[in-house]
Amino acid sequence: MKSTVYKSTGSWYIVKDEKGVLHNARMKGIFRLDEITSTNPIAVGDAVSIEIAGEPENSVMINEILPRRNYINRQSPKGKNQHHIIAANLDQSVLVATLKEPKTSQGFIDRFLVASEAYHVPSIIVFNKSDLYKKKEQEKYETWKEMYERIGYPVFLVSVKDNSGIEALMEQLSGKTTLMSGHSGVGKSSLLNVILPELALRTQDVSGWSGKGLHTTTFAEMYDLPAGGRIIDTPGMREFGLVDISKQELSHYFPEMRARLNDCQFNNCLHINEPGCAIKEAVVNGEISEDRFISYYGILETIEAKSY
Ligand SMILES: Nc1nc2c(ncn2[C@@H]2O[C@H](COP(=O)(O)OP(=O)(O)O)[C@@H](O)[C@H]2O)c(=O)[nH]1
Ligand SMILES: [Mg+2]
Ligand SMILES: [Zn+2]
Repeated sequence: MKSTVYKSTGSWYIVKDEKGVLHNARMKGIFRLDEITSTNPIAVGDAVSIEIAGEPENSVMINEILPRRNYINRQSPKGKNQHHIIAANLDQSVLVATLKEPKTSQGFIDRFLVASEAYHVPSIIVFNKSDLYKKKEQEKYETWKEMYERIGYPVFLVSVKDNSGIEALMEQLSGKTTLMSGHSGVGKSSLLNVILPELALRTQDVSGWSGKGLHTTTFAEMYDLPAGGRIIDTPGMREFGLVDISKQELSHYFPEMRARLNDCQFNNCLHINEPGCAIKEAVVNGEISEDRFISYYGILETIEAKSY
């Protein structure tokens, strides 16, 4: 029976079958060879095929992972060549950010956007704690909203505390599978508490299960949204790494640069100080934001020179 993975701890899983019934599941045998460098073959969001097992009660075996539309991974702490898959089959990712308590940096936002681009997952940015914003933060918000929406990233302003802006955000989430991330303290858990009916958070427990660690919050977990769609919480994940991005590729993951790459004189242009660079020209004439270019340059410097 076809099911969807709602929670994965690496050794056991919670899956929901086509009838909407939750099961505890374990993995059966070895899966696909191409997953051999992954520390976790099955991730939240995966579509799997299950078969019922007798013991323990309600438990099932996962016997197949269906092909993924996309997935997000990060480098495993276990080693440089090992990847940890965070979630699969995403429609979009949302970065929860704040301009105060704590302040999210543009560098962090742009790294998130680049990673999402690399995984072919559309992104939106939500600025929370608008109730704390004074004139300075409000102006910053307006500037960033303009900058990001111009290059295709929808931006939302919300206050979980004041319950403002939540409806517009809910509309954006409706019917889609969304991965949520962001720094600790920006209000992700608070947001989940207002967008999910109280029950959803509690009933994630599966009857008949008495395993340890059921309430730990270090694993990604998916929840159904009341208006349709799902949201994936990734507690403890600070950012997904820029796994496998080369210097040469980086500008492809800045949409405003991608659109102009063909106009650079050299097709291997890194847009630093090459002659006839269309990107630098666009920065000079204001078509590309200087701050975005600074982010580009910052990320470029952190990518190790790779020999291809
Ligand atoms: N002023 C204000 N505080 C908020 C808002 N949303 C969350 N917080 C507070 O920010 C802190 C961190 O929130 P939490 O949801 O735990 O953040 P998480 O680490 O991203 O899950 C808590 O003290 C919340 O009460 C908001 O809209 N306005
Ligand atoms: Mg939290
Ligand atoms: Zn160039």
